[in-house]
Amino acid sequence: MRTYYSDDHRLHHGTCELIDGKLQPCFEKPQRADHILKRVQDRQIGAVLAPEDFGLAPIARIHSADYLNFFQHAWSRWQALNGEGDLLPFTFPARTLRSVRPQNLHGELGYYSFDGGAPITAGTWQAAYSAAQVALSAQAEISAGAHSAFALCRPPGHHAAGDLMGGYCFLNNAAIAAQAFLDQGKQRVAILDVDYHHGNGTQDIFYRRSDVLFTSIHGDPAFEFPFFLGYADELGEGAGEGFNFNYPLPMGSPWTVWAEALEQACGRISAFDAEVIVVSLGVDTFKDDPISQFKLDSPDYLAMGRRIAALGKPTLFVMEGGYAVEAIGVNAVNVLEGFLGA
Ligand code: Q9C
Ligand code: ZN
Repeated sequence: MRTYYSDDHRLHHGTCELIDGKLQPCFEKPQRADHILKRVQDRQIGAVLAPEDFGLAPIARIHSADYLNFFQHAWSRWQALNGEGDLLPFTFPARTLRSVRPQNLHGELGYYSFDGGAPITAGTWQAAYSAAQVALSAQAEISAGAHSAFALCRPPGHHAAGDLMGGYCFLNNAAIAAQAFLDQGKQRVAILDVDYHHGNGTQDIFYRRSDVLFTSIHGDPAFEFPFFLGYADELGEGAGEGFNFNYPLPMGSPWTVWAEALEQACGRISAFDAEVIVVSLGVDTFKDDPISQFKLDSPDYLAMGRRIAALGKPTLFVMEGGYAVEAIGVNAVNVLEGFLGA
């Protein structure tokens, strides 16, 4: 299996996030990708390639023009205001307020954000743009006939909706790749989101459509981020009804519980008769993850990869979360090795 990777991810390195009333170093940091890349190389699962540049058009199939324009120019606007530190939102159009788009930079940033967890730095646009190209390059490889490919994306993407950033995410790499498959002639794409957190952005993007099946296994949003989406009764709307399946699990869930949900999600994917599968690959389900509450152990990721392989479809793996940095390489690559060895 080939891996696509760009050093540009390093251009995004937020300073801090607010946790327990304190500013702490960002968990979503460049060393995450370093560890995964090293494990890919150590285990020799295949070549590591730089992405091609497919331009903005495939990104604009998922994200609105006004959102992309705002994101691309936000940092220079902040510099023009002599901004110091990362650009972070602090006011949101929550219930009882209006979803108007203010002209002030901070107002506009709040309009395009759902939390304060996605810091914009000098290189964030370039890093996110390159991560999308990494996903598109791996997608193109599968389009050209490969059975699998790994997009080592950073920053991650599954919390980002069409015009909304948050949860460490800016551009939805998995959604951009899924749409590219459709635009190149596929008719049914299934997304399997195994990140610990619900993929609220991906769900929203495809919620009213029947050409993309979205399945997600995650911490119950009644108790876990992103709190406001990801419940089991969200089944899709309109033409999309019956094409969205969430598997929220209790805090502390071990592999046995997780694997039952995977079985159900796989059943939906098989029934859908997907032509291709996009896996939103987060490994923050790991027992030692610093911000998560599941109990998966490293060998469980091999079993996860084997079960995904048993679906028998071309599969694109797109990196999402995972914050136990020392173990992230082993866990992520175990999924790929489980898939390859099945
Ligand atoms: N500041 C992904 O795994 N946690 N995103 C907020 C309080 C946000 C996770 C904690 C977690 C986002 C891609
Ligand atoms: Zn996550």
